[in-house]
Amino acid sequence: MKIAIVSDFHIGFEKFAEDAYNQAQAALLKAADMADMLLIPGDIFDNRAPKPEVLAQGINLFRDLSKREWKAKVVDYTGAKQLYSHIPVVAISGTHERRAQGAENPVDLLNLAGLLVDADDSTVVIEKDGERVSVSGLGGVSEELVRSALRSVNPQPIAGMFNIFVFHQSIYEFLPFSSDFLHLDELPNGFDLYVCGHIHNRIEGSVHGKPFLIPGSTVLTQLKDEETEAKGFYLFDTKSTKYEFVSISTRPFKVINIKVTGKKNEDIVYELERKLDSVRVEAGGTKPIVKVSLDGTLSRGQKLSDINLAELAKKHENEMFVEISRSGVSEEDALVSIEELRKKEYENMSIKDYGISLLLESLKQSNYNLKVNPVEMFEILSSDGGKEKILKQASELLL
Ligand SMILES: [Mn+2]
Repeated sequence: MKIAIVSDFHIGFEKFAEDAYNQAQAALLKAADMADMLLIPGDIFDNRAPKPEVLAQGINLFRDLSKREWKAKVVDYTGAKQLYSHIPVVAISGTHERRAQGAENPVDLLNLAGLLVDADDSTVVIEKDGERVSVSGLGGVSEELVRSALRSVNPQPIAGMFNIFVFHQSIYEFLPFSSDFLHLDELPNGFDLYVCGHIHNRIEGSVHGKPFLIPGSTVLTQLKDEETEAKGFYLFDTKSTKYEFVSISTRPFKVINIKVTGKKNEDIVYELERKLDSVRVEAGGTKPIVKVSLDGTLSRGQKLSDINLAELAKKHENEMFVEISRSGVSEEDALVSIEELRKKEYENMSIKDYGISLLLESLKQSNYNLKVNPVEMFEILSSDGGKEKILKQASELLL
């Protein structure tokens, strides 16, 4: 059987809502043309309680798929939910769709409508021409609960068929931030293929000697440098156990790096404008996403805050989406700033308020749209409890 593994559509992702829908549609249609069944490891939606218009987008995408003539059919289901369809479109819920236990998440709704088969904490068997494939799924859970969830679901391969384990979690080998994150060797034994969502760039590895695949997202979300690679899905053949990555066409994404060390502010702006110009010419009418990374050390007395980076980005908003990151820039004056904290001009401001204002200023300068409350983020970053715990809490809030 040919299985298309396509993930993390993030329908309803506000920043690039049109891309999220269009690129999910492109991936699903191409995947359905090439494969006997679709496997979706989570984050179909960007939000656990999508607005009706976003749910409508999800319904539109999957209704068209459910109308196809599929040769493969779901023939067996073991789990806590009910089977409302036999179409070979199997999904689990991701972290973005996670709700309190027992509460319906949007993937449940698509399952209830008979538009896909929800494999959360259950096993689904698909058959085509006498060949059977089992999919055992673990829906996305909070990272500290993943080991107990695995113990309670206890996914097991079934003799005589090709067995897939699908889940949606952080993996320590790729995100070494917390001891809560699962290690690859903790995944259940005996499966022929391991599939994970959650991570938005594609990863190919192996677990217990078998292939491990993360297809990445179909939409750009985090603007990380790794995301300049093509988006798409995996096409896996159970007969040969070989797979290929199939690209889809997406909005172009460019990364511009600018070294600030030894440069004056006006030279930095000039270089940035020149590079943006060449991206515009290259894009030839399409509206690309451009991430500008500034890094290096500013000279004493030089302040990047003297450049209005947000305004610079806004100037180009008709031709491109520009985000400017200055997190790689350090100032020779940093130590002086800490000294300033002790001076009396800050005596009317608590250290905490000053810290929050620095964080807000920094977010504004880098044009970074923090999707969570910055005060909440500051509380986590400044809390006691060790680097690992803080990083884990911060990454949970962000992811
Ligand atoms: Mn995701």
